[in-house]
Amino acid sequence: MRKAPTILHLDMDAFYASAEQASKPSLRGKAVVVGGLGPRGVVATASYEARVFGVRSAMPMAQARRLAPNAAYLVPRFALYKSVSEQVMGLLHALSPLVEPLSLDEAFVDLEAAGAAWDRDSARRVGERLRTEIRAVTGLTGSVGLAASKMLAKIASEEAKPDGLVMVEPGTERALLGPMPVRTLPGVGPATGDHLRRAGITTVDELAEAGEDELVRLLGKAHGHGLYAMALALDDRPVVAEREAKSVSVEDTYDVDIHDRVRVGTEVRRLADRCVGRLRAAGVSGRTIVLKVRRYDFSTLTRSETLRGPTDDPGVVREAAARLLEAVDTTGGVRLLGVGVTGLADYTQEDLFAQAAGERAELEAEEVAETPLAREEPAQERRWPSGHDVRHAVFGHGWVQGSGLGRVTVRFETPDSEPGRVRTFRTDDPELEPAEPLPLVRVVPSSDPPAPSGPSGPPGPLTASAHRGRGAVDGEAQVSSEPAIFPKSRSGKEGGAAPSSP
Ligand code: TTP
Ligand code: MG
Ligand code: MG
Repeated sequence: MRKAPTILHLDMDAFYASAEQASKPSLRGKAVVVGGLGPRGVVATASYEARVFGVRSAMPMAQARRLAPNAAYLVPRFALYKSVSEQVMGLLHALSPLVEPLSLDEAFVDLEAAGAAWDRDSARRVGERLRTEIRAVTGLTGSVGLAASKMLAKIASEEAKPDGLVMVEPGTERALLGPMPVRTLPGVGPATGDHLRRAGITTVDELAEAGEDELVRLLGKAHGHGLYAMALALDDRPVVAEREAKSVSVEDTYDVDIHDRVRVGTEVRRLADRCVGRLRAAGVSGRTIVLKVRRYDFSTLTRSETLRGPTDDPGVVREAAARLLEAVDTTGGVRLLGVGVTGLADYTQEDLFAQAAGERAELEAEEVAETPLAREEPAQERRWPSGHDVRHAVFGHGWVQGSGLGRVTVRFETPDSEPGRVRTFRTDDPELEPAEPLPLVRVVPSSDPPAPSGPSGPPGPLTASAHRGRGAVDGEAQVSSEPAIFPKSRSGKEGGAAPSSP
């Protein structure tokens, strides 16, 4: 393991909710809940103000509404979050070629890779500067953890929340980890956590005390061995740049072609289990299950299925592989079979949430089929989803505050306006149309003087409006006085050059 705390982990604070607050001045400092608003919706995230009431990610929306009846409830705007994420990832790439994104709002960076940092002080400086740049470029806050390993860097950023930086001094890792719950460790999902608890193991110290043999007995060889090392704070996993294929797969070639369909099924199941063993040993989980089949005539095909969220559950991988196999013709015989998992992410509690959301989605699908009435609300939600952008021919840019009974209420405000006024329209008002999100931080082309900021009311020239996505814009958006909505991140180096945040 390295000696200096030069692995950085960044995680944005209350990401979706903060992006909503940055974009909607009237919601700053308020309880905001983002998620599915349909009858079976789940909370994606909540602002820190809403967390005070106990609202949490993955909670059923109905429960959130009971806990925080006065919060603003918004439907996610993924295009916006993705654009902000690209800006953040751009800043990270300016630090090092070794950036490993874990999700939209989170990544590891190896600061030693390009000499951005080499010891405590340089690492801390880079971390602080990064936080300043993120704030300037996106208007949002992110928390940074610095440590000599990925595991500790991630734990540190969690400790740093919100809006902070924590460095784990090399040598202090075990003392820090010891009292923490086993679920803190990568590789301990809900199922493993339960399993360990039944064996009387709840803290990392207890895990270490149990000893390697006991853990192997409890969890199997690869997993037990890996977890024991983590409990001792031994984590050598490198930061892996996203370019490098992130997948784990296993395959077997057979001396004699397999003709028996049942035997093919058994082999696929066995491969799925082996693949999961590898996943767990690597402390990762993945979303896409891949089946590879080479037939008697050497024709090879792969089939894949993407789940709602990452998994390392042998049952889930087995079932997906079996489903994929069903669609493959194996008459004539099979020479090779393989099972892989791609779309890897480090273990996080998100696994649990994703899985829970997946289960709910299935339920939802069934219920919609049975009760046609349930369809109505989501449909309406889609037309004027709460929180989504609109443009009115006279009043300009705003967002849907609510809709129902043929009316839609819009608040007219933009990221750099004052909190705006609310007006109600008929849902079929021809002057009202859906719009694209505005950038959270106004981009002022360096040559132009800042445009006057039009508070509420009909917005002035800076309402860049309906520009689809960010795509084509490369680097400088200085071409026109109408700023691109989401310019590709400016180079991290000129940090602070961006206009002030809210
Ligand atoms: P997180 O980083 O886990 O959470 P967060 O950024 O909202 O809050 P924190 O300050 O604690 O980091 O997740 C990032 C985003 O991913 C989150 O804003 C919304 C989305 N998300 C879901 O959609 N479902 C989930 O279950 C979780 C955990 C997150
Ligand atoms: Mg976050
Ligand atoms: Mg995150």
